[in-house]
Amino acid sequence: MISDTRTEIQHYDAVVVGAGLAGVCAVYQLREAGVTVRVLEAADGVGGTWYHNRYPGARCDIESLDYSYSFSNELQQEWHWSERYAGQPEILRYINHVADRFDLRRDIELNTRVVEVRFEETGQRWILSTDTGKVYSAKYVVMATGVLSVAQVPSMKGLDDFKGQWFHTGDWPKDGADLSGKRVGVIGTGSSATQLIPIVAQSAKHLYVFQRTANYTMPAQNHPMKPEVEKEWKENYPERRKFAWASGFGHNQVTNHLRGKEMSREARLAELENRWQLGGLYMMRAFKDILTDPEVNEFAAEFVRNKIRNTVHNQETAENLCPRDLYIGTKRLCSGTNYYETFNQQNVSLVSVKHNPIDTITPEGIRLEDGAQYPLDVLIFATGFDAMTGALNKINPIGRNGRALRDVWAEGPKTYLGLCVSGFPNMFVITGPGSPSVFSNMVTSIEQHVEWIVRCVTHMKNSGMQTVEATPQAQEDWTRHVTDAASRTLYAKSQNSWFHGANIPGKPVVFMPYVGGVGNYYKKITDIANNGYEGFNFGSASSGIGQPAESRLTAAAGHGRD
Ligand code: FAD
Ligand code: N01
Repeated sequence: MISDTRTEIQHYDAVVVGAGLAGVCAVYQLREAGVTVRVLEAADGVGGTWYHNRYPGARCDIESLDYSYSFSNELQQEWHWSERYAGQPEILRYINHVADRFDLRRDIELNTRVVEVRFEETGQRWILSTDTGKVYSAKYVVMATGVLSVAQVPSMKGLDDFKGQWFHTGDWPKDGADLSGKRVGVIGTGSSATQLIPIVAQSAKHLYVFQRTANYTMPAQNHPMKPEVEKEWKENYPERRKFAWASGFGHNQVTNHLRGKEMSREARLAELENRWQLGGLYMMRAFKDILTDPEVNEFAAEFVRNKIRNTVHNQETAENLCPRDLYIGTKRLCSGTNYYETFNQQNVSLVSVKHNPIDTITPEGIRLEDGAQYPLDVLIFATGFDAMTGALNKINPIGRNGRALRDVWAEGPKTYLGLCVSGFPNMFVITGPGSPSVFSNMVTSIEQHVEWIVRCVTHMKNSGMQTVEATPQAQEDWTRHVTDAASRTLYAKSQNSWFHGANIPGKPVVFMPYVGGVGNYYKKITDIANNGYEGFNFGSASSGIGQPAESRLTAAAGHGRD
């Protein structure tokens, strides 16, 4: 770092915004590559998702042995996960351990929110302003701001007058919230809600669950870590990581390569039961065509509905909990413990707000459109996030020619490979729109992106290049490819989800993640780098003029496996 005392600008090779799993990985790898780096994080601790989402019951839906860094064999050998799916406190401890173990904190500045990011054409560098007043200049800016990091509280009449306490799952108080003996309302029935509800129901006086769209919740089948499983993983970590990186979703998943169409009814049912017992996201790999064939998808959906009917005693409640207008898997499957069972408790009520929406938050609780009142002491918004683009749009980086990202993305995000945006040289996005991101074990996707970025930065250092920038054509081609990949699946038909941005009023409805598979994607970005960074222009320090990479974006994605 070089400090410029006249302007009080601190200069680095790279500034990383955000210190979640992505930012922590990036600072480690960039430092290893000899790059001077500073991480700026708004919160007063590292951890990102696992710092902010402290709601009771928060845990991962990818097995922890998989949902963890692969970059250090020592780390993966010495860390012990206590459960198959670790809870939020344990994951947060893990990220803090990584920060300490690799002495990363000296390069991380907490309590520092980046409020402006601007590309300075003359110096060909990024200038970052923060809410502390400090200003940073960097050749590279790495956006590790998270794709589920901007909590979304829907605008609801009367919230300011509510006399009780209210919380959002994604911004849970650090000291926790005492819900015991209270009348609690939860709005939402997505992944956060389905984890939270069974825990809150254990101590609340009464719990009202306000459900607009019923979701598919799989039993997580969580349990304490089995020593023999841990031993096997630790003995075979290199192979297991390799498998995950080449797989469809970025983890060690058991896949049925048969199409549901080709299987008998009995064989399909047996496979679905097997998946139900395996738990969590395993259901998504029950049949090769589960996400492409509506009839096969409906067969799996009806299997889950029957599970709900067999679990929930009150048949009206059971029917209300059965998802109907949603293909299974086209919203991230929820993975919970005792979710449906919880509705058999006397102190739990399901309130359907699909046809009778919430009208007002009154000082005492919630009033629906038909006038029904629900008195509450505590209101919990499990209402999700401004996903994929929220954190980036909030910063609204200003690229070449003064163009703001929000304007460039006014009709939906466009990226090249989900990593770069044309007109924003040397700005890298980790797990951005147009990459597998939320469609994957995100630690795998994060590590793949960080590897690619570090390689690109090293390439530029070695070849004396000042800027790298996606060409408009490569970006158009990739964005079309992302849309085409989704259009071949049922995702394109289920537009009412945050994958499309449909949960945020006014947000363009565009399918954002890349569904072509983690393995295919990794092969693609690696091939592009191997072939001289197809689709990118490089600029030298003296000329500042973009030079085309050796060849253009060519073939479609390669072949991953899982
Ligand atoms: P984040 O963890 O979101 O970190 C981004 C950081 O950037 C935050 O700390 C934020 O404060 C900071 N930041 C943002 N804007 C600014 C700014 N302007 N200035 C400074 N700092 C800023 N994925 C899975 O694959 N498996 C799971 O099991 C799983 N479970 C999840 C459970 C929950 C409750 C949620 C919400 C998400 C889950 N995810 C899961 C997705 C999860 O977000 C990723 O797995 C991963 O943690 C993302 O890491 P990240 O570092 O990219 O982003
Ligand atoms: O958010 P969501 P989330 N009135 O957007 C409802 C990851 N994650 O925080 O569907 C009434 O999924 C909304 O209803 P509808 C994971 O990737 C993982 O639960 O819009 N209801 C929906 O039910 C996940 O997908 C884990 O009709 C309103 C809910 O709120 C992502 O984060 C755990 C409403 C929002 O669901 C987001 O999950 C947690 C309104 N005005 C999160 N507005 C794991 O298990 C919204 N809703 C790993």
